[in-house]
Amino acid sequence: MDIIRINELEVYAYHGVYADEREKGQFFYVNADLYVDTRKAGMTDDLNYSVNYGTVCEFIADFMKNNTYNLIETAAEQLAQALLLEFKPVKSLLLEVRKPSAPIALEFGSVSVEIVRGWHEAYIAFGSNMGDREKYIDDALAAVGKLPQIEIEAISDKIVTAPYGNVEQEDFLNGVIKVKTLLPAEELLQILQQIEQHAGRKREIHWGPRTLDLDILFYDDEIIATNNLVVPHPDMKNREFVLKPLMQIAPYKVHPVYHKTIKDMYDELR
Ligand code: A4P
Ligand code: MG
Repeated sequence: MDIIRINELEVYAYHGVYADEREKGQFFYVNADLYVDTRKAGMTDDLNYSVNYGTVCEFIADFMKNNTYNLIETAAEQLAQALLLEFKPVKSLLLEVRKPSAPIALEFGSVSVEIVRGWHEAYIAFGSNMGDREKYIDDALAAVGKLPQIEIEAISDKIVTAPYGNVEQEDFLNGVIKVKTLLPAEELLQILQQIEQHAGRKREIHWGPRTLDLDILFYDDEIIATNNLVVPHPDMKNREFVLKPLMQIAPYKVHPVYHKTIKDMYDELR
């Protein structure tokens, strides 16, 4: 991806662990690599297809001046999020916050924090088979859509499906959404679990009835296997209630482990 680079932007601001730093302030320097597709702007000579670096510099300077944090880690984290929310053509960024006058009683050049943050793509399956299934799902999607760090880009139809697995229970209403998100996968899972809790979800029977189930199917093309989180969802190839709605919104997405399209997986299952 192309880069718009801001180099050594000087800002007088008030971040620091010591009260003295937060009162008197000091100079900070910000470096930013903004990952933006500049092809169209380059071909048309039209700023509307790019990001105005002057506006970005003003934004960074205002943000650094108008907020006060103990840590440059926090300043960088919050600034990165604010930039990604404000300037939508920026897909990801590398951000460095440098503090050459940090209170260290030794000779040194400067200390800095450098982070990489950006938008990720995720697919999430939803399901419900208790109570007002449609309302549980609609409320959940509204809650997801309300979060600034998550944008819903596509929603499949909600389909009625027979229960899968060995538990005798009511039919499900199932579907999938595609989102873009600033959240790491683990934090996305936590948010989804909070939304499940809010829907009165109780974890009683494994694979049993539930007011709301939200599972992460894909997170970019990452392969994740921790105690809490397995992505891509390990059982999706056997689940028509996942593959059928995925067929609607992402038939040619390639599964990063099986290297097959959703369409091929769906055809094989049937
Ligand atoms: N976890 C690991 N990986 C993930 C992931 N990719 N996304 C962990 C979400 N969670 C993930 O889930 C248990 C733990 O899985 C979580 O704490 C999380 O850390 P859970 O929802 O609390 O418990 P569960 O119900 O026992 O398991 P799970 O996996 O959600 O159930 P399933 O496999 O989704 O099966 N039939 C139809 N027709 N439609 C359905 O929606 N759903 C189930 C539930 C059974 N039959 C169904 C349907
Ligand atoms: Mg689940």
